[in-house]
Amino acid sequence: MPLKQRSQSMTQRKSIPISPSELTPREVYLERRTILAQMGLGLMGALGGSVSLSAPAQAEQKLTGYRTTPFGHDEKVTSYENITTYNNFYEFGTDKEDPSNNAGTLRTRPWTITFEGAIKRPRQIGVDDLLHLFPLEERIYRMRCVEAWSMVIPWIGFPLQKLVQWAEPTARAKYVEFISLADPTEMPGIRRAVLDWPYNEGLRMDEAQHPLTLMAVGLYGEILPHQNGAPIRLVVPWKYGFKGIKSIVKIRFTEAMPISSWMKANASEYGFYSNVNPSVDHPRWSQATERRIGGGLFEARRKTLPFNGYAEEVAHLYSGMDLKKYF
Ligand SMILES: Nc1nc2c(c(=O)[nH]1)N[C@H]1C(S)=C(S)[C@@H](COP(=O)(O)O)O[C@H]1N2
Ligand SMILES: [Mo]
Repeated sequence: MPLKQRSQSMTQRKSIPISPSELTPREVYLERRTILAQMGLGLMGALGGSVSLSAPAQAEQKLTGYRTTPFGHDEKVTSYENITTYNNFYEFGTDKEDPSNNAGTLRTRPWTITFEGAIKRPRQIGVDDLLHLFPLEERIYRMRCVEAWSMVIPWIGFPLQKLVQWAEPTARAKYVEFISLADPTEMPGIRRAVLDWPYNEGLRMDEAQHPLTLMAVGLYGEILPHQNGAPIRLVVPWKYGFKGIKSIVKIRFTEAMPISSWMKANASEYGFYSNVNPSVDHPRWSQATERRIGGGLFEARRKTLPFNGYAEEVAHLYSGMDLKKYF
């Protein structure tokens, strides 16, 4: 079982004993803050990514009350250590270890998500209220980064479909656009113009409402670590990882196709669909195979599967489309 695969070092880092089994995530969070404050560490966020505290301090908050699903139990889950220290989250730097080292400064409460565009009425909701609206479930998904590496991650979240229904889009809504936080006081990477901030992404309405599309709030039985996109992020397992936008503050329903940060950065390398497709190479490298993170130096590269192995579930969304043109 995935929870048992956690490395010894992570278990030992659980230095602050709280028993959150009866608590909501919000209460766990508040209790944790109290403990940290009592220890004189409450202002660690303001101290600017004090490295010794950032990662461990976020990584121990159990999520409870979610149900497990049969999804993905056929593959070895990537270690917690790898999932939480090998990250892309450019708002915290472009090296893989930057997010785990720097994301301690992200403040995930209070956290409000704004809904706007082609919906009955614009509205906002706090992330904790969202957690109470929809039952949480665990889904183990294969994830494939456009950089030709992959992981298997036990996400906890709820189908985006439910949130879309809750937001009541009008008939004019053809796409959903997602927008990340872009706060230079919490996100040191924002000071560099590596992307057009805020990070944004988009899905077609039918992609957004596909049952595989998840809004994740946790992984490995815990609240999302900051570096993985706390407090709430998108997970679309048949698309390249960059579609999985982190730390979402705004969701906008649009008639026109949203132009993502990656499309703006390089339209010939990153298209709107970005479905995992071994037969469409990235202009600078092959997408035919992938390296599983944590597999070790001598593990063979894997063949990348169309739609990252989820073709049976999602290929029908694109029937009749030339996927070389709509990459
Ligand atoms: N806001 C934001 N979201 C983001 C990114 C980013 O830089 N900023 N990187 C993307 C990329 S390229 C990948 S592969 C995944 C990585 O998610 P993980 O670190 O949780 O595995 O997040 C995606 N979401
Ligand atoms: Mo990625």
